[in-house]
Amino acid sequence: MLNDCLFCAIPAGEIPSDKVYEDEYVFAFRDINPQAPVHILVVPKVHISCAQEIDENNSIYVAKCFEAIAKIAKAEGLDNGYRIVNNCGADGGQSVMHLHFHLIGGKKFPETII
Ligand code: DGP
Repeated sequence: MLNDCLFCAIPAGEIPSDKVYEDEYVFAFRDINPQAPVHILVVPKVHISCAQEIDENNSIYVAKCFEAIAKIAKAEGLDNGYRIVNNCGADGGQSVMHLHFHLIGGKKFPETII
């Protein structure tokens, strides 16, 4: 856990959230500013600042995030598909420097990414 990291503090229960899933590796909660009917943030329970910091020592947490995403999507009824977004670094539009995956769905997205 990193001091002053919002996405370390939320899984630790120090800041309230609308939790949808938790296991040993992963915490997931609804985004405070949803961009779609379903917008959930899936975060590892260790501090990894961004995708660029993923390595052989922490990639198990990334795998567990994706296992969780599949479970959450099923529980949320996203049977027709969904989008997973990761913003990395300043040019990637990342605003919270703790690795997180946006699970967004409940609407049909265009085939273009941006
Ligand atoms: P990104 O731009 O990829 O770093 O996304 C950060 C997301 O985090 C953004 O969609 C808004 C969300 N967010 C920021 N602060 C909070 C918070 O305190 N609670 C919740 N639930 N979401 C937050």
